[in-house]
Amino acid sequence: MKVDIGPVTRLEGHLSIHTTVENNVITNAKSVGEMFRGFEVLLRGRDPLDAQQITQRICGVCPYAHGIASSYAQENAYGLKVPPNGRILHNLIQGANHLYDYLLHFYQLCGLDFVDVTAILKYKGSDSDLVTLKDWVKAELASKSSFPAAPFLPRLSGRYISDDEINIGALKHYIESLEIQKKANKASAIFGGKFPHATAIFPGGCTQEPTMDYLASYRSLILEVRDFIHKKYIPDILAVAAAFPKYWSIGQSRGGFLSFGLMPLGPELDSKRLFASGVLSGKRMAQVDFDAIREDVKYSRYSSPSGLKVKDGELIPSVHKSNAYSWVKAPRYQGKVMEVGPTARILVDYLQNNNVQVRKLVDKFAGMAGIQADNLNSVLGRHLCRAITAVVVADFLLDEIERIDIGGLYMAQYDLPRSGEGFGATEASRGALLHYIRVENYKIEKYECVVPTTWNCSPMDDKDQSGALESALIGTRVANPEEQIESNRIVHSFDPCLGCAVH
Ligand code: NFE
Repeated sequence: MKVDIGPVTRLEGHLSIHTTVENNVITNAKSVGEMFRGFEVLLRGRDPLDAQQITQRICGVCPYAHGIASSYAQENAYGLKVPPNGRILHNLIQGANHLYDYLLHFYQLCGLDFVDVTAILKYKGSDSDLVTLKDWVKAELASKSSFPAAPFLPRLSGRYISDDEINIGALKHYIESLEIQKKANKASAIFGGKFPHATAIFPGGCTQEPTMDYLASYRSLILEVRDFIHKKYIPDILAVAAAFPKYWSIGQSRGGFLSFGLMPLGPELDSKRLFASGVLSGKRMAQVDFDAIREDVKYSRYSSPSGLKVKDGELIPSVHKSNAYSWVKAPRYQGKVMEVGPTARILVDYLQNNNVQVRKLVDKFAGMAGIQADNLNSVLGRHLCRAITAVVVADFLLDEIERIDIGGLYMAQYDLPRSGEGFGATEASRGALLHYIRVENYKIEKYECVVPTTWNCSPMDDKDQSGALESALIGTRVANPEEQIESNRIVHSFDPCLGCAVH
């Protein structure tokens, strides 16, 4: 039977999953990006220094990653020498955004896949938020609600966590996390100017001076976020893992892993990074070569040539192209399917022994859960790898503040060159993000973005290989083929952002 799940809820943009199910097993899955945007087209002919502003509008969730990738690409194109403070400020802005994003993802975008919201009916306390939630759920279940209790109900049928205390605790954290996310965003905005679209991120550094009082405010906000990560987020992830151990082996993608590395530890873009870059194909780890990335469009709604290199990218929409089923392109590395995101970031770092804290945390949690590194390629693996990233990033940011040279330069001084080209690569929360800029006669001649969800939610490529998410769905056993809570959990574990994917 054929079952379309769409639009998949609790994620950004319009994603549908078209499945074929035989004997309760998914035998085929198509990841369908249902919208077109075209940022790369509208950037052409503009002032290059508009790019880090305009590309942030690709997304309201991960805007800073786009601003940073664009700044890196332009630094590369203009040959800028960034002062150490400038790079640190980039890291402080981007790092706080990662923390916000992981909490948003776990609590608001996927927690309710596991947490039983009806447990709130047994709540006897007086927390006003929880009492309100209890009233909503009660009214919804009695079909007497004057407005739907979304996003809490209705929900898919399936098994949820059975322990009332864990459920009610997680619901409390769901609400608390909103305040904590606000604090993370406030921290970014101290140096970025505002959230979501920072005005101060610039090629060559940041336009906001890092003063002692701003650094102190940033520090106290990150300390609160860090506290929440350790006391609530990690225990809640472990509780989900304990209740659903099968999900250590459900949702495995069948391809390699790609990470561009996150946060340079020095002012140069090729400095060692907090999280290493690399490409893992089978057991082989290699350094990333941007020239090995091609974007196929055989099944994408574009009539531009398929398999173009990033710097040659084209975008000619073709609504009625036969056999095409998505507005998302299909990026491939040396022709291979890649998963990007938290699991890729952690595996690539762990296997290169880059960050001691990553190694310790992976070993610790793997030991507690009784899993191997291979199990990180799974629904729970993605959740755990996000949490590990959050712990490492929060600690790093607190140290990074101390490295600011108060009173020192925080922006490179430069005149825009007439022409130039450059790549900028970073890790957005959802994975490897690449921007490319070519400047001619002081104007943008070409701008290309290869975005995390484009990798993960790509349709099939020219060789008919399914994308990472598609491959993770195929072969999954579903208890109720009409609803497929399992598929929803798999999709949500990738945290797709379709706004970004089609950009
Ligand atoms: Ni719109 Fe994004 C992240 C980027 S995902 S959220 O993280 O880049 O493709």
